[in-house]
Amino acid sequence: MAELKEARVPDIGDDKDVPVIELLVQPGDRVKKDQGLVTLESDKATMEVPAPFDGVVRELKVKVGDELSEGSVVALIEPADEAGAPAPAKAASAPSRPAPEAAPAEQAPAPPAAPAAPARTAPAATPAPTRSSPPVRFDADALMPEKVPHASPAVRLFARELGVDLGQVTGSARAGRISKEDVQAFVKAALAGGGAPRAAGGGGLDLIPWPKVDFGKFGPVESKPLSRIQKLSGANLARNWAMIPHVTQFDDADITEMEAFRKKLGEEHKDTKVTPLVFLIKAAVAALKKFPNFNASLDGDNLVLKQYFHIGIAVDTPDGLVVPVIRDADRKGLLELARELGEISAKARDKKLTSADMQGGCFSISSLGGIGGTAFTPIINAPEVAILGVSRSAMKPVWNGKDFDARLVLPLSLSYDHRVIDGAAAARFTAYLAQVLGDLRRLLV
Ligand code: CAO
Repeated sequence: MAELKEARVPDIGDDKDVPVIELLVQPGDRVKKDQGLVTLESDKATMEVPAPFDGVVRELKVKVGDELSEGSVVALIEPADEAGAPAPAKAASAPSRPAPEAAPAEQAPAPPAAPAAPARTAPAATPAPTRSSPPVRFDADALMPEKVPHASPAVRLFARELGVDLGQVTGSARAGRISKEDVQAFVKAALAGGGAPRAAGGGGLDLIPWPKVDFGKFGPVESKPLSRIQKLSGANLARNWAMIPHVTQFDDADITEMEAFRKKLGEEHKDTKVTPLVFLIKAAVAALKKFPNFNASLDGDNLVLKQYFHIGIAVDTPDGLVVPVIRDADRKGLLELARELGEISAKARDKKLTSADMQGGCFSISSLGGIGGTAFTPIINAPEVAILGVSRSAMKPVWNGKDFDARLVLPLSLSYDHRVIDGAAAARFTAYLAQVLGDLRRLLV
């Protein structure tokens, strides 16, 4: 057997003593460089420790629940032989299991002490069996601006079951970490004081507890865990829906001429998919320029007006909703926007978005036009103050004063934060959007 080499935890930033929540390989497994060995989960991020080179896992040095820091040894790996072929399973302590893919031919073992820094990207609900990319790391801070309390997943689950908002619990463990005993003490104190613990996510709304129902009593059921993206976006959506006074303004845009131009563009540029969404990004930028309060965020008693135009696009992925941002949309043409939209959608669906890709948005667009529907009420992507929902265009009879004309009509649904935007401003915003989409020459004015 070749000399065994150590796989260690790479640079994981400031995180220390991060618990192992999952073992991704077993002794005897063949692994490829960068394939995840174990998953660590800190209070704000989940990351996989990658195999530093191709080989066969001979020993796992950790178990679920162990707390690791940079440099901790995770596994002993027998490197693949010089020719790059996976090392034979020889008289190993455990039988070798075949790798799902053959190892690449020329991989040399990387020094375990200097692995690549983890790349920040969207979470993977289920780790892929092999990875060709660097370790996956997902930063909850990008989506959850408030400080996330320091607690293990088990303690979080325990708190959730009791309806305890961990933000109100003081941690007594090392570095202020919240333990199960802290949660119990918090509940006891709340009960002794006569008050119920504040419901998690209630934000002080004193909501009644979530109904607990034994669904199995009524028929067969299957329980399926939410993906990490669903959990994170769900927490954000719930907060935004509860905290922001939403109003949705509906309007229609006549896009008959726009559609003719879009088709022409598509024929001239067959390599680029130009969908109505690209025109909506352009029109939204024009409307944001005309109505700057929509390109703003609330900061206490101040309204921060942005002088840049970064547009978030809601993308539907198998693991849930993500909102990557197209930067400086005001400086990009329709074709460039179309290409970028294609790229970020593909990146989102391949789980390759980094948290940087999802930051800095000014205004979001959620398009369900490719699917259907006539209207909906999108939830504002805080700290933005408005979001545009787009439904499917349809041919409709439109009265021209004398006759009905057949026109292609696009439904718009603008949700806005009523603390910042009045109904009249919202109606002007959507009317202007409809004007621009109805006559694209207005983009030049
Ligand atoms: N009316 C009619 N047709 C439309 C349309 C509209 N408003 N918008 C798009 N289409 C057409 C496109 O032209 C395309 O037609 P072809 O296949 O003939 O070219 C088809 O519908 C599919 O478009 P698409 O969805 O692939 O592309 P897009 O640019 O419109 O959208 C993206 C890209 C990433 C936004 C989209 O794929 C997506 O994920 N949408 C879901 C967003 C979501 O879930 N929002 C809800 C969030 S909860 O509030």
